[in-house]
Amino acid sequence: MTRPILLIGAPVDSGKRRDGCLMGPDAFRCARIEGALSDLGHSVRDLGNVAPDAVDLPEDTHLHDLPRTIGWTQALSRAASAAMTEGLPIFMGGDHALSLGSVHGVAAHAADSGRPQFVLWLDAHSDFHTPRSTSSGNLHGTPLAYVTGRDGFDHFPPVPHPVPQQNVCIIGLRSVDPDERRALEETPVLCHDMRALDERGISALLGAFLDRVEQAGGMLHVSLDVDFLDPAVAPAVGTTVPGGATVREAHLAMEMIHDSGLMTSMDLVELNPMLDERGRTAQLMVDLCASALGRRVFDRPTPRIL
Ligand code: EXY
Ligand code: MN
Ligand code: MN
Ligand code: MN
Repeated sequence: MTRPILLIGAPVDSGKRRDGCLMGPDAFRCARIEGALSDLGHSVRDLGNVAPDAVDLPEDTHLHDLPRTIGWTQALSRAASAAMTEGLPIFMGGDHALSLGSVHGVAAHAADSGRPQFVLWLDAHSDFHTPRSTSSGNLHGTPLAYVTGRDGFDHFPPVPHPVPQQNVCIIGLRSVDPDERRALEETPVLCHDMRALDERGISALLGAFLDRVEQAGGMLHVSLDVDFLDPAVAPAVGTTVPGGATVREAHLAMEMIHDSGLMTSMDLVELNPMLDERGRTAQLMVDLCASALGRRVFDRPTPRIL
């Protein structure tokens, strides 16, 4: 039996201007995430929603909702470190700013356990801005920079255990800002854009990374952004970019992650139920999560009417 699964609601909506991601955790619950995972034989506990710390800092003129996002980072980092001692946490977002905290916390736990932390970032975007380089001021575009130890995150918790850049793999890229691209080019972060996915297939790209995680005896955090998927199949996200992953490419990635036995924590982020169509994006994200935790392609249940 695998470790117990801990569902952690993270209704973060401070990482960008368009509201709605705060309803994400309840949309995942309505799409029956707990039942989908317990049907696979897992022990599943829903720990309810985390609340952000109160942070006494003036609002920033450039960065949207900075004090609130710092409060979320503090609270979610503690929740992540604590959950890692008990099981496999799944952070139900919430926008991608939640990963400032979730990855910060799991990386601290990995350091305590003496194991290297790896991160798989499935996203149309690289989320590699610093608060200084972002032109939108939206902090959901920054978590990968923060957790890998880039400078410029004043007032955020320090990052004593940055995720080594060579341990990060991004798949699905098709919208990277010039400052992010310049910064990424100076790092060993593995960046696979949609063209690489088209040409080489997700199995080759992901398989090579999973082999590295296994050889290093690493812990693997998977951060799944709704916009990794093509907007035609996953419309409920504020940052759609055409030309994303298909349903089967995403499921194959999840099935490979399951078969590897390497995943130790996961984020489901950027679901904005305000933008959904009859719950289909929430349902797809729950189905992908189930694939990552052992549902096989021929075991798919007959779709429920939501
Ligand atoms: N690079 C753009 C920005 O910084 O505003 C878009 C970021 C979107 C981030 C989404 C969550 O992946
Ligand atoms: Mn906002
Ligand atoms: Mn993202
Ligand atoms: Mn994105």
